[in-house]
Amino acid sequence: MPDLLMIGGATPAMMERLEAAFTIHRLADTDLGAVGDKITHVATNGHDGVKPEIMASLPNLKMISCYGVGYDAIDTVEANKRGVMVTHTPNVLNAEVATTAVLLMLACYREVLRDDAYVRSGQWEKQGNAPLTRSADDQIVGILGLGRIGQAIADKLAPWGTKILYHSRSKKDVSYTYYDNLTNMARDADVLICITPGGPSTNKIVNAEVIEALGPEGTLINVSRGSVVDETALIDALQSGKLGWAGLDVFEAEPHVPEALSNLPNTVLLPHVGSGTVETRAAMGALTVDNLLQHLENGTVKTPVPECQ
Ligand code: A2R
Repeated sequence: MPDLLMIGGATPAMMERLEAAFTIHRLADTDLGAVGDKITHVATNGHDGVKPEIMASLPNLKMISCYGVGYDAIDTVEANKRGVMVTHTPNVLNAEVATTAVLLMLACYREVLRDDAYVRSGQWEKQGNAPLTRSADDQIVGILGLGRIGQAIADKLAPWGTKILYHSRSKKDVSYTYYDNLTNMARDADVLICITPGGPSTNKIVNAEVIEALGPEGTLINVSRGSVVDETALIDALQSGKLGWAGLDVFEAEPHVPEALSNLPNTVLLPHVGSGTVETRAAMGALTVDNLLQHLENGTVKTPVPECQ
């Protein structure tokens, strides 16, 4: 059986199918100096990716299958140069990540964490009704990255009477208002939702200027990559009142989250669970394995990353 290097975890359903087709080497238990030249396939995820030194120790690598849509932790330029196919799991997680974005937005507007604490601490009984919150209906939402997931977010927000603005590299054939300048969009929006890929072209694209343009009544939602937002500028703006609220599923140095963010009352923080439901992870896992098995069978794949198409 061909040899597969496993970076990070996999579900039992994935393992069952992989073990039937490959000899599995788990990164933590493997001496790549000894077996690196046997490895032809890698299964990894968007967070761990494939570190350059690992890629360099696999001279006969043919394919990398990434469990996740974001693949900024994999050097696709180097992979292409070496003729290594890279796949990811687009589309099957669109609805779930969109749910997470809307969940964070609603949690910020309706102060879900504050009011939950109000009930649990007994304050409701002692002090009476909780302070009022803001309505999430009829807001203006700017989507940074109107791709597959961005569109799913716009669709999920439609019943809330939301007006959608968007910024991406290119204008799309949609009825929403396009902005070629992110700061200008942030100025006109109540909420900015980040859902671009990570990597150099989006690194800290949401900077102090964009955050301040969103303003004291504004809400920033990030379900893309921590690298997309300047976290230091974000903390400063949330502390000083230059930005109203932030709902974050991703952070610059995951799983480390700055204490300053955890200490703020105007944040809702999730541990990178945008696609993290049993159903969606099962679909992502199945596609990750489908790509590997199809590649073994006939050298083709279902969902190559754009650079490998
Ligand atoms: O290339 P365009 O014009 O279609 O815009 C894409 C946009 N985008 C950017 N927007 C502004 N500045 C950039 N430097 C930039 N780079 C890319 O992000 C497109 O509208 C969107 C990405 O859409 P998709 O490729 O369909 O990705 P999908 O499946 O929506 O996932 C987005 C990301 C993943 O890469 C993960 O990092 C995360 O969501 O879970």
